[in-house]
Amino acid sequence: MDVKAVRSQFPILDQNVNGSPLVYLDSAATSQKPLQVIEAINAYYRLDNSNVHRGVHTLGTRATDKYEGAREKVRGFIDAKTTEEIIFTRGTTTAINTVANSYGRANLSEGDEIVITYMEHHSNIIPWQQLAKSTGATLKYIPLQSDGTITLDDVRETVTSHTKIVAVMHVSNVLGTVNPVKEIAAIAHENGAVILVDGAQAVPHMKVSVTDINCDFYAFSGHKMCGPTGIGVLYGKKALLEKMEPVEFGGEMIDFVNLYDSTWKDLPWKFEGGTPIIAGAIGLGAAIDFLEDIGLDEITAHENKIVTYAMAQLRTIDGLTTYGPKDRAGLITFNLDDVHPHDTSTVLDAEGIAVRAGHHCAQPLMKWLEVTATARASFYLYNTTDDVDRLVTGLNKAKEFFGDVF
Ligand code: 7TS
Repeated sequence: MDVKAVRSQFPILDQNVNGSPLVYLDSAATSQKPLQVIEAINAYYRLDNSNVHRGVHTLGTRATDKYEGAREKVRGFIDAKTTEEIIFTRGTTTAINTVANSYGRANLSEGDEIVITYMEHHSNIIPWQQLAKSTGATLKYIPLQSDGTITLDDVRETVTSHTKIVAVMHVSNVLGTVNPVKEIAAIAHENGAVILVDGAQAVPHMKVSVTDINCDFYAFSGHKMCGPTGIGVLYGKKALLEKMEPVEFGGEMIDFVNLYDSTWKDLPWKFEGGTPIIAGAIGLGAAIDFLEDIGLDEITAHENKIVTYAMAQLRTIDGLTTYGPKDRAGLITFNLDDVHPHDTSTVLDAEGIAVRAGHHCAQPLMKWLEVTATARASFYLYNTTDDVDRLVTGLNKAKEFFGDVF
């Protein structure tokens, strides 16, 4: 992969921040957008903007073709069997809430169990807490090993014949752990449960096949994979989605509306109430083209190289603790002794380096790690070893600066 050529596609990277060239290490929060995506959205608004699925004029047909074309691109990208299984949502959060509120409320009751892990993002915890409260079901957690992984033995121990839903993240946004979701799916199915995989941190970085994983639901966001904000995907197996009720009612999702009852459109549109996120879906389609042109395997290999280099460099800094397993995705969460992560990130920002500090929407995991917050550097296809060197220099400055204080 030619990183220089990749970087030239991201205009935002070519700027100084606080007097230094920008080093963007916060792609796990949101990725930057290549020209191809920016231009696809621009072209849609300049040339084709119209509402979809109304089929009365040329612009409407063009907009519909592009919107539905994007759905086909998503289908191919995650290796789903049919576009009926691809529902556009606002993002991962909305996708997970849709499953909890539709499948969950219809199928769970007292005595049933929902199983998640301690490493989940809040958006894969709270919908299940709320579902447990409203149905009387019990929420259970698969424990973590000291390196931030889970074992299949613990999955087998936690998932029982009472379990109705297993919900796990594919890749941790804090630890970088890559969970064995295919094996977890098999265990869920052996126990008669369905499995939802939160793929927000996986789909942008590695080849994902929902058919190979054999998951029932898979959720992800466009904005972490070079696409725009406001668009995401819920994949669901057709047989399950067909039986599920919509959670949003109104225009676009109906077949016939009578005075006192109505019927729904076929899949996937019954889950897309209201004017859909047309420009967002088109932007996501362009992002998929962009990532596929480069190749997901190339991207994974590049990030591997960067994270391995970064790990070795960070180890040279005295008093720096990293969290998570040895084999990890392209991000590193860390703390510097005696320096609050917000102070660390403020010093780095003054050097033009963007990292995230805080609880990363994973407060139960922070509690498990026995910290209140951490700093995180997350890498993507446009990051270089020079970016890592700048990070290390910045962290040494933070240590010097706060070393005087403590
Ligand atoms: N699941 C995981 C694993 C995530 O990392 C995130 C966002 C979400 C769900 C929610 O995605 P959304 O697009 O619906 O908001 N994670 C982060 C992060 O790590 N820093 O900022 C957002």
